[in-house]
Amino acid sequence: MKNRLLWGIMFSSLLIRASYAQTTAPAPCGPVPTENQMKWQEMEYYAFVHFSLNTYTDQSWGYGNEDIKLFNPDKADCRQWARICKDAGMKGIIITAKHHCGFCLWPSKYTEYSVKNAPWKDGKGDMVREMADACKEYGLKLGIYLSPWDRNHPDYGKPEYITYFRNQLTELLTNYGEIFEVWFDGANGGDGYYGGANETRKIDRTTYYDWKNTYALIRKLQPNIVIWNDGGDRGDLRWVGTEEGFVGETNWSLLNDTGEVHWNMLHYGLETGNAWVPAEVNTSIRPEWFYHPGEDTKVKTVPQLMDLYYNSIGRNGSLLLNFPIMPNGLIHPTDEKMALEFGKAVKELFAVNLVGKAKAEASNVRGNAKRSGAAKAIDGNIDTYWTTNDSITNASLIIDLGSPTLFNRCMAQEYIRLGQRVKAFTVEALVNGNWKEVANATTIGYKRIIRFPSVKATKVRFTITDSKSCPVISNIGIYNAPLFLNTPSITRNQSGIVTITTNDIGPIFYYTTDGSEPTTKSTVYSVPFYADGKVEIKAIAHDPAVGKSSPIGTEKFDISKKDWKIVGNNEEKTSTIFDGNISTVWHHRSDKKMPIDLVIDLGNHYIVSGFKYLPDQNKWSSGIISNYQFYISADKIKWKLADEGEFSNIKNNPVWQIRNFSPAMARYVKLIALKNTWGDDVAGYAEVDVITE
Ligand code: FUL
Repeated sequence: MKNRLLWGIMFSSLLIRASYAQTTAPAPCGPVPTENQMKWQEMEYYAFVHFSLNTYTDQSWGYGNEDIKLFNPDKADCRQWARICKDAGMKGIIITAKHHCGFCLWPSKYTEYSVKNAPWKDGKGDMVREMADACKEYGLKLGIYLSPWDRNHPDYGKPEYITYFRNQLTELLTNYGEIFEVWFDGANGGDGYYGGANETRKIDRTTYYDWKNTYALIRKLQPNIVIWNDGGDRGDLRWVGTEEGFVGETNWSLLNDTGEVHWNMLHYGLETGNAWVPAEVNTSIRPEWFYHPGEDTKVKTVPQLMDLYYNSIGRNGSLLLNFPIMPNGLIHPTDEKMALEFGKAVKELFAVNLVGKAKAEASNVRGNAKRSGAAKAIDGNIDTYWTTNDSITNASLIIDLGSPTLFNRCMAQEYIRLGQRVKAFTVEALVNGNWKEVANATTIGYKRIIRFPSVKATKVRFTITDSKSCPVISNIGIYNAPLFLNTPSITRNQSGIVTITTNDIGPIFYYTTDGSEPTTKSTVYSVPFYADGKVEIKAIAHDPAVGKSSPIGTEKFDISKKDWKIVGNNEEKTSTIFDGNISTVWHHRSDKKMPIDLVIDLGNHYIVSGFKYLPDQNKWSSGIISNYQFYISADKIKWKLADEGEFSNIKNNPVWQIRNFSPAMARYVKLIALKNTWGDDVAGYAEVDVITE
């Protein structure tokens, strides 16, 4: 009897202990975000605005000697920028207070190279102030881009510059209210004006800025800030290794604290990392960061922006989307239109969460705790979660939608305050009584959205197949996203044959060749057609079954390339640089050292007023030209230097480089590669083109 009582007491105390162990929250798994990183992560989507003297010189990076008198944006209106960002669903704006040229958009006490000496508002203007006020009015947060590299400042490269840099940071982080993020670009050191020295100044990115003390200053002035830094010291957020707008499908919000960073780590994070450093995906709504009129028809369309969305926010990153400001001080109407339509499309995508009235049942639920029931994963509240017993790293949740429902997207979120855990998961739909896998993926993190072809089912099974520790899922959503037709791409080969293609299967293309907007009444495209010489081609893709059309694709072609020849080089692959196919490349490996000449005979005389160069689209490749000269000649004897300079940001953003110069008659053109981004002796070309009057 006594023994039984003893056993009874021991057994019930074991039970109490077991259920106690199961009802407490799981212990954090690895590094976790700070409160500032958490707030930043929840913003998801915010803007960059690029505006500086480059806006007036058609450059990507200023050299530091550009004339301040150029800065006179007669219609400048930060309220327009803020209104557009707000209406597009963004949560903040980061302004380029100072880009690499050193020109300051605020009247800094520490330099004359600022708006205070510009004609804009008779030197009384302060663009950062106007931005701060507009953000406040529209309920947006304000962020600051302050380039560490300053190609104007005489002291750049010397210790004195660090005092200047910190003085500027102090101005910006003291006088404009709360700043949510500060952005330090990775381009650091090189040639520049430097107060008239006109020389190359190299610095050691890891030591020169004494980031430790610079960060201490920042955090003292703005305790709620997050620091983005690609300039030699990891901050609170990381770059994703590309400016094209996507982070790895596998994306851990972790890095190692050792400071060791290579491209894979930036792009995918590090599963075993010991520091929380989430990914920010930065990209521009146009190919380049600053405004170039030549890109007015190259604004990203809604399907392209939706792709960005899935490839950034949908992959555990944030999306930092840039608007280049025009010389008049406004965002271009096309950029506005696309951003607003994109915002609307995102709203529509998430308008109905199909799990709204569903029931959830899990294979394992941690104890009987209130906060961890299966239903917590579908209650739409990111502060509650479903979790399992500690030993479980494989668990599933069946969501009963109640009736057959069509869907094509699944969104999942981990409760990252307890760390990032999930390594792999699947989504299945119950079709005709059988579970059919519709998607599988790796990491989740703060948010993961996966796309799959539409499926109709009553039940969905969400299974974590591998996890670092017991999964902690705060939210699952199932959606039926409206589908978009992709913008068609239009290419022309050297013989003048135009081809229209798309990633979608089976739409009908309609096109025009006179610059007018194509409709379903325009010419139907059935096979490649001949349209040589100067012509503007516009095309849409149309799906008659749903009555929907894609955005318009536009391509402006210049003179015929039929008679073009590369002078003095008989290599077979040379013609790939005129073939209109951006994935074929010719690497010119001369026996001599740089400079390497490319001479093209255009076959006829033309008034040439510019050229275009597209580098190898494989960013790992050598031969991406960074410094060039461009000569023209009527007779191949007398050459005239038409243009020279740098393709500034070509390494991180290998888009078409377009250069205009004073028009002159020529039959021969010569592109001289002076340097490439690797510093070796190869010049590579995906495409080369000329611009004629
Ligand atoms: C780059 C810069 O060099 C570009 O000019 C731009 O500001 C972009 C956001 O970062 O690396």
